Amino acid sequence: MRQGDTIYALSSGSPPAAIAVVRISGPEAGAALSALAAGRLPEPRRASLGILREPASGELLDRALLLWFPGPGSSTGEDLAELHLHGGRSVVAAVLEALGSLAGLRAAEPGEFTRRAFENGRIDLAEAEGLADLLTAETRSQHRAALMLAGGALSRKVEEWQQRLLRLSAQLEAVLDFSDEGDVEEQLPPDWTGALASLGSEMAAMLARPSAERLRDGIRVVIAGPPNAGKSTLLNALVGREAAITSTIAGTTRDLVEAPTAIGGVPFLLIDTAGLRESEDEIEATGVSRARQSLAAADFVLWLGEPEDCPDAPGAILLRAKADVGGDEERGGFPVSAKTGAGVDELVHLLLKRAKEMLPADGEVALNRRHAAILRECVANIGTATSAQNPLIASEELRLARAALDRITGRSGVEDMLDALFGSFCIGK
Ligand SMILES: Nc1nc2c(ncn2[C@@H]2O[C@H](COP(=O)(O)OP(=O)(O)O)[C@@H](O)[C@H]2O)c(=O)[nH]1
Ligand SMILES: [Mg+2]
Repeated sequence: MRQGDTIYALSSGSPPAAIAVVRISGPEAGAALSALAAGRLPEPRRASLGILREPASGELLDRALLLWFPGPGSSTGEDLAELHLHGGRSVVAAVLEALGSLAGLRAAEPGEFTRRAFENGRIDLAEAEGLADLLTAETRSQHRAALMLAGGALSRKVEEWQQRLLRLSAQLEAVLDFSDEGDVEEQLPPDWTGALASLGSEMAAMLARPSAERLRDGIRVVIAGPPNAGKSTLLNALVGREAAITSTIAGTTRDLVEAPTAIGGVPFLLIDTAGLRESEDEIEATGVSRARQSLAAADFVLWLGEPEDCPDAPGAILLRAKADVGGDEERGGFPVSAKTGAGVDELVHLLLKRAKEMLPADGEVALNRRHAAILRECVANIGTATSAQNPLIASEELRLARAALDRITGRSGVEDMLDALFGSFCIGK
């Protein structure tokens, strides 16, 4: 990491555009800005109009809006300049070239501005992950969760847990330091074990919530049942396009057909499956076995078969498909006709309602896989500490639990994942 360098990059989308924002961060940022703006540094944190010229030739580059943020109170924690240019290809190229000609400046690597913000303590690791999620958010629910993470909601929660753990650890250490062989448990505050156990269950409750990956990849809705029940037709009606082939021939769908779609701002992954039946056909049989596997990983199953065969899962919804041609009303199930569209809106409504119960509510954070893995370790450490007979073991487990929490916010032990995270950002972020 070449922290001392001054970096620059186009931070807005690719030109041509109405405006292009070029950022410069590092010790030479002020000198670079004034080299282009006729020796003038704008007043800190105030937008001002300036003329930019090529430093060597004096050639006019652009008339631009200039911003100057002296460090350490800037987003990167370093001296930072922003040039809001006219977003033409040549304007942007000429300004970047002029910056590249200045001593001590180089083009930024992907995510380098954010990485500097992290390394200068302006944001922690969980917040940086939130920014990465924000840039890739495609639905409102992803967007909302990313804003929570980027805004430090998880970091604040982790900090609160860390304080409680520290207090409990300190109480244990004090007893360990001053007792020789005596009964440590008797000298601990009476609610010590209870407080530790309730901290563990609070963390476990957060682990039980749907993950950030669910938000990203979509709630998995598997459409299943016997051949010719109308599964593929229903999939197409739900996503509003011909995602799967339908026909009167049983065994038409042999593989899984995955159709991602956003309904009411919530991402869904609808999965059509091969009709469940014993088949001599090798390919169809493989499709049937894939269908069975996907049932196991489903959040919701739309079941088009007989009620008695309906999978015994909390997310299973029994449907009465082809409701337009009657069918046995006695058998029950949610009536829907993919052909006439009757009941489709109601089914979508039901899915959305159930999905919202699964997703983090407004103001709640969703853990990503990394957070969840670490938190699971932490809960295990706390569990062992709670039931440990030997106070030395309890103390060691609490130390491990504290170290785990530090890894969530990136205070320690995360060097290996930094390159992966920041490399996933675009250049200029
Ligand atoms: N009348 C009626 N026919 C339907 C309905 N849905 C599907 N079908 C017909 O049933 C047959 C099988 O449909 P398909 O979606 O391929 O069933 P799959 O094998 O379960 O995927 C096709 O001929 C469809 O046109 C419906 O809601 N009403
Ligand atoms: Mg089908």
